[in-house]
Amino acid sequence: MKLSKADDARSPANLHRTLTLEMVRVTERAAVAAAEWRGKGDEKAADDASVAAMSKELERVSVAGRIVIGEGEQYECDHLYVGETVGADEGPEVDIAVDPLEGVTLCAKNQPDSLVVLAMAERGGLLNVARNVYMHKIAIGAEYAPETVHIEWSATENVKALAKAKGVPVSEITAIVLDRPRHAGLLEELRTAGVSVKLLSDGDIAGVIHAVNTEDTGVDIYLGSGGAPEGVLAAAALRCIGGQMQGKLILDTPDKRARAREMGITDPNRIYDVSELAAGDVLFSATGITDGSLVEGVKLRRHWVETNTVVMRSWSQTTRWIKARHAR
Ligand code: VTB
Ligand code: MG
Ligand code: MG
Repeated sequence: MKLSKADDARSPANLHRTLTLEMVRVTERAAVAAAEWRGKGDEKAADDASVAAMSKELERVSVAGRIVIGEGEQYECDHLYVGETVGADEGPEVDIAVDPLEGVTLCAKNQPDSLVVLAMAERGGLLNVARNVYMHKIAIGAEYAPETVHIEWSATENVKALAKAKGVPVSEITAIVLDRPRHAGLLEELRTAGVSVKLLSDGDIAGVIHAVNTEDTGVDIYLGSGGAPEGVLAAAALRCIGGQMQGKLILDTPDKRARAREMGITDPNRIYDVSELAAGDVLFSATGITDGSLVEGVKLRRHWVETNTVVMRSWSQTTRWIKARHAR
């Protein structure tokens, strides 16, 4: 226990702990707005509602904020675009990464695991990636030695190495993988090795978090590719809860490579670890929209609304689950 460290007045923490509650209000507000669109089959309306609510609530947060991972480029969207200035313009200078509706399809279909996600870091702390870029990712728990697995090894090599480190047969390893045609080869390899695979229809921020929380989830490893923004957001969470992850951007077009260069990425083949994806003091907040494996969803009742949020802070390594009732 590091409870004594939690007194920020005498600590070197750059992001004050009270910011966590301000962030919770932001993701809560966005989740309630998105929840009104659950099951309506309209992905865009749900996304727009969440974005607008998040954007509005962010204005009240005591930071001089800058969006570094947002909804798109400035010419593509009105709110939460890359480079947008957000916050009340008081307090620390921070960078902000958002996914206002992670799992938009899940929300539109009212299926489990849609979330609102926001991470905040000291200026320059988050890898800047465009919304349309993908990332190869691998993640395992903090309990393993560094270099137990490696993003450049084959899936077979990785699950064998992990099984050996864990002291179990490969058939007792559970991997979590996004269910996409691009993963057909990966899946084939995992099946041949005898691994149990948990397929995700969407939502690989939660997928990576589950892979490092093996004790809670039974999942041992995340493998495959997903959104690069989701990779940075997952890394922000891992900075707070522990866990290992490597990420490699997939810059497969000249346009993506050019934009990445503008955003400060000099080596397109670089392999990033957790603290290179999200450095310095980091805060992470996620509120459930639909019920999910990470947090429960919004309950919209006649007289009140209930939200469930998980909020984390790297400096103190705290995770809090905040269940809130709001008057309607
Ligand atoms: C993931 C997942 C998202 O996109 O990163 C994924 O976390 C990857 O992209 O929820 P494709 O869907 O294009 O394969 C989502 O599924 C949707 O944003
Ligand atoms: Mg989104
Ligand atoms: Mg997403």
